[in-house]
Amino acid sequence: MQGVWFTELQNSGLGISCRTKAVLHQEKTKFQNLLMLDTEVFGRMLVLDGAIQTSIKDEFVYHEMISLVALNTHPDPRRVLVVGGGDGGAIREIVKHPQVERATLVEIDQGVIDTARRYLPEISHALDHPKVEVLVEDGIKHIQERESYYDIILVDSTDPVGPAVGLFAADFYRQIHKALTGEGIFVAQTESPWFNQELIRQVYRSVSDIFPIAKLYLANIPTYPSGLWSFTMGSKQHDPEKVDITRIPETDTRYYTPQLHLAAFNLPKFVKELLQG
Ligand code: AG3
Repeated sequence: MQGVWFTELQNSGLGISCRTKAVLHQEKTKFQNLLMLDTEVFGRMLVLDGAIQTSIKDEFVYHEMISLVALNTHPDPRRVLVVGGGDGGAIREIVKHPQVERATLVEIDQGVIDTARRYLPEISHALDHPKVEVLVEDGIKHIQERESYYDIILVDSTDPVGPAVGLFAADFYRQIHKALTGEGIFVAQTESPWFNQELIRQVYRSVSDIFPIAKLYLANIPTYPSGLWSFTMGSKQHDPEKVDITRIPETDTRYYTPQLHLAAFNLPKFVKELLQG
């Protein structure tokens, strides 16, 4: 299938196209259509139900930013949970943190884990780390059954369609609040401020109702719709913008820096206005 173009239709009027070198794997899992491509520009790429999830070239931005902002805001993150994220990228960042004792991955789709292990070892290798526990189960149920347990919960979901719809609901955020310890912090990926404004506003409102501190931050991810991506944080005590960045440990990141930790919360005016509306 040399030179064939793959297109993700990001919405009804826009797509992103990548020339592919090969289709490495294709499967209908119990939950979604899974595609592993080798692309000319972004390298290997995981696609679920037609939506690009991660690529070798730009995955570091998303995985560092979904994990490190919370990890470096919490004074003592020992137990960290990732809901979704079966490729293992967020887990890889979490186990780099010296205080973390246990990193738990709860992914509903075994197919994602298996395919990432096989074709994306650069991203998935930490799934075998001794601090990591991998559970194939429903994240919503897992969180319902925990109380005051996790220091950090990260929701690394697909778009709010199909199996992920429940992961963007206020009720789920209430359960997360309950499953977190008294100093707990939660972060969810919340899509594009260009194309998902209603969703961002709605999630931000729910999180502000449930957590004393609610903040949105941004990162540049070229393979995702519009390239500008948002994350929403809910925190019980610690304000991510009040972190003493001189105390953030230097690690081998490629996007995140202590300065960028603060900069990411400085929103463009149209995004700030979106949250006020
Ligand atoms: N999860 C968020 C991907 C959303 C991208 N949306 C799209 N391409 N329409 C990424 C999982 C990486 N661990």
